[in-house]
Amino acid sequence: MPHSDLPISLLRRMYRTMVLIRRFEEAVADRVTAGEIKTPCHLYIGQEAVATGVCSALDREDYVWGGHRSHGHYIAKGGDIRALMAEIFCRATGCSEGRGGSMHICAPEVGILGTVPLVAATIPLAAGAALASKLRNDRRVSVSFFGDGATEEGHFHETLNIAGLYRLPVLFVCENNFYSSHLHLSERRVCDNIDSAGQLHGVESVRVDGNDVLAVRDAATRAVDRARNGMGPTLIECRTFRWRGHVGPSWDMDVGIKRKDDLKQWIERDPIRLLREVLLAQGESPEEVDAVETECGDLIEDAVGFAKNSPEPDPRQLLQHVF
Ligand SMILES: Cc1ncc(C[n+]2csc(CCOP(=O)(O)OP(=O)(O)O)c2C)c(N)n1
Ligand SMILES: [Mg+2]
Repeated sequence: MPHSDLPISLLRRMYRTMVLIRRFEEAVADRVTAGEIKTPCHLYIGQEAVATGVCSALDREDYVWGGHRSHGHYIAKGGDIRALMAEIFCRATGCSEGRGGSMHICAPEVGILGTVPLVAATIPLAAGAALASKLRNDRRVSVSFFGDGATEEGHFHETLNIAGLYRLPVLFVCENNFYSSHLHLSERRVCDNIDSAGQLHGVESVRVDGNDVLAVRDAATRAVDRARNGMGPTLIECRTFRWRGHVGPSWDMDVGIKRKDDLKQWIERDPIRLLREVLLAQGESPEEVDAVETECGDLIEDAVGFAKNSPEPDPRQLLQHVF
């Protein structure tokens, strides 16, 4: 990764966010293995630079939408990690009052309007929020994070078309980790060309190295600028990799099937290590950089304690909010 002209305080902040996500997910993985967490967890380990780079370009009021693999989006946008951990433990103090579990999380106070595990579901929702912002002229930008698998759903294309037509202030962030469950991209598509989908619909499109947080931030900053200035949507394809299985803590298995032998080379391009090298090149000492580990470790330990000591939801409220 090249030298960066960004202020050192911002680089440090992004590093902290990525470490917080990594350690949070590792703590979740351990608790799943221990049988303490029952909700299915799709871990974000390996993809931290995407959420961090995009959210670093957003304001608190901007909207973020996610899917089944969204702990990282929630943390990067500034959601409360006690409430996230409690939700993953399905406790009443969770961000969705223990009704949602890992895949239905929200933090409207920081713009996270929701995550929906139906693949591609929040692509049109983000466009709807962007349409509302355009009508209200509130200058908010809306972001949908989704996977490469989601681009195979019809409403990905339908939404790009309408967003392009109405020049909606929305970012479509595709996290291309090359797998949809256990199926590699090459088994599902004739061409590796997700980024070209935008051009069909008048949507600016760009492909970036999703493990390079500075490249992701740069693309997101340009896209946010375009959106706020009435120039419409951008599709950002971020090429990255998840280190764990599709769901759960196992290292390289997807529903019992071993992936192709590509994990090793992606671990060598660990997004956190890449940014650490930039910080060291800018004159930070290893001790300064590594100090965040203790701080993040303490925060996560506190969140786990909070979650475990929280009550379970009251069964009498089971049908509340059910239509
Ligand atoms: C509409 C729909 N079809 C199928 C599923 C089952 N499913 C859950 S996650 C997933 C894979 C999604 O892959 P991708 O979009 O690339 O995201 P990733 O898991 O790689 O982050 C599938 C097929 C679903 N949840 N919703
Ligand atoms: Mg995928």
